[in-house]
Amino acid sequence: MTSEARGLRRREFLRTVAAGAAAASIARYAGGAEGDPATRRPSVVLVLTDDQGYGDLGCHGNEKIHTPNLDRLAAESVEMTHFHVMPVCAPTRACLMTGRYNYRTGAIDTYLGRAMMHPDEVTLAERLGAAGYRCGIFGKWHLGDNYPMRPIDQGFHEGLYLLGGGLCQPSDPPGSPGYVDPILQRSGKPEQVKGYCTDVFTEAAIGFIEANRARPFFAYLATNAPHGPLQVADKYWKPYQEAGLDETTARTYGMITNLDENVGRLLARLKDLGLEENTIVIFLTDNGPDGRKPGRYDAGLRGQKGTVYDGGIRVPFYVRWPGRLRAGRRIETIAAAIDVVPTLLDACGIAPPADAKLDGMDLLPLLDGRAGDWPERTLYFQWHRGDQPVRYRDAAAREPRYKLVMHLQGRSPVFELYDVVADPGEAKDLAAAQSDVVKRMREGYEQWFKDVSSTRGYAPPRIHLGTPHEDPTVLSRQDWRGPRAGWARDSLGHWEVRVAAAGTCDVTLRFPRAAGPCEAVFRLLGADLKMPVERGAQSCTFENVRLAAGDGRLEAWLALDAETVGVHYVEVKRRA
Ligand SMILES: [Ca+2]
Ligand SMILES: [Ca+2]
Repeated sequence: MTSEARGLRRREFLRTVAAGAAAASIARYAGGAEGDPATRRPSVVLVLTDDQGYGDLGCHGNEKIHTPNLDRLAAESVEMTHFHVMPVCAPTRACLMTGRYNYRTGAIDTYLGRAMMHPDEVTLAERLGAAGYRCGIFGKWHLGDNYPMRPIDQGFHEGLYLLGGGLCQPSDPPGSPGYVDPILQRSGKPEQVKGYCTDVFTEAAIGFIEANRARPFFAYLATNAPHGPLQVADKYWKPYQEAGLDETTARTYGMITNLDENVGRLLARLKDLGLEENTIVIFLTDNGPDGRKPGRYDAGLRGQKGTVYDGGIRVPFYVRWPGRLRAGRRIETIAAAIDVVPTLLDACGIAPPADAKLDGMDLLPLLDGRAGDWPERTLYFQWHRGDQPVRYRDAAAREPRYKLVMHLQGRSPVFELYDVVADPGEAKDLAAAQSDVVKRMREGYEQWFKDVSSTRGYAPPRIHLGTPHEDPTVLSRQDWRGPRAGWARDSLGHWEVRVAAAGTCDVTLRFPRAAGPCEAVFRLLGADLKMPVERGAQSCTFENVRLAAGDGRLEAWLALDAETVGVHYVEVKRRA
């Protein structure tokens, strides 16, 4: 059979499976969203942690780390042991929220405008919300900080979340102190909270669950721990140091133990509220460990965050649903973040969308043990830095048994082939010995890359200015673009924006203390303004700026002698 015919047969099979499963689920919840908590649509708690590797859990063989609550959750769940994500944060989140490969969505990297997801992508929150769910996000979104890409523009009814890729990054509001008492976004408005970030996010998620206990809800708890900087109270990390671990590992484990306590608190509250039986709790992480330190346990996996070896992309995945799934099962079938949307839609009794191409598969028949004939499939992973993905650059294709890893040496692709069932550490390269397998998987990857790249190309979505949805709009270096864009002192970028309607604005530029007298410049759609800035100043405001409607490039910088340096924030505030 040709690969095309195989693909066609597989798609037909999947459609049949999906249609049957969805029909059963839809019939099950025909009574609607209300009523008895045991029979209404299940609620969903999705816990996603940041940079926690497969080995950073007691139940995965880590003898040093203390994660009793997550270990218990794993034991009460169905665990998928070969579950994969993308090698870094935002790409995984795009897959998780849409059920589609992130290269289709605009979220191709973590910063410089490449983490923004196109607003016409339909998120899990949008789909669940349409079925009557109340949706809340607590923690890290990382798919766009401004309208129309914020979580509250993308299906979440409320939330308490951070900007960009994490606290202490250039997207943090000016003056935000770090992991303790951070300035967060409360449903789109900045608010300084009290306490340690993971505690605050969990507490907010618990409050949301309590307030919505009488209806189906979707709580997305996406912690920024244990992503660096490794800030956590001494009582969590000192014991690990005293036990002989290096400080980096001790702090990382300390953050995870704090996280574990928070997950325990949330699960206890679900139980107290009588919601345990009919709430689906999913736990996973967004990529492998950040850096490989001598003391950090890796479960024997090769590579780390940012690589397509399993250390970068194989993560824990637990699904607990006491009312429906038998606890303690372990499933070795390969799966990935793109599968979460179709799985949850089925579990929640929502028909698979007719309007969008989902890449993922409904895992529910596997999770509840119904699946007999499960089709083989190939999963694809890739990440790189740059405005445009490049074929073969840091990519992988994964079949149930084999994994093809691709790199570029200069312009030439290099292929490595591993039998990951026999060789989970990806140590023995079989590419030379099994060139037929390499050829088959390479062709599959090439088709995939062409397919996802042709969905919409890689031009970034635009940030909208001058709408009533967001005022002021604050642009940060998270989303600026251009050849000099970066997070260095002398970086300089621009923002691709859409001025929704002509109007008058005040534009404030914020920058590090000016080293000497200089000139501030602001340009957008025909506006070309300059203003002197005194030595030591940290901001300046252009008042009554007339903005024309349309798509344009917003530029702002300081000119000091021959040097031009980008500003750190641009705040655009509409005049009444
Ligand atoms: Ca991450
Ligand atoms: Ca959308």
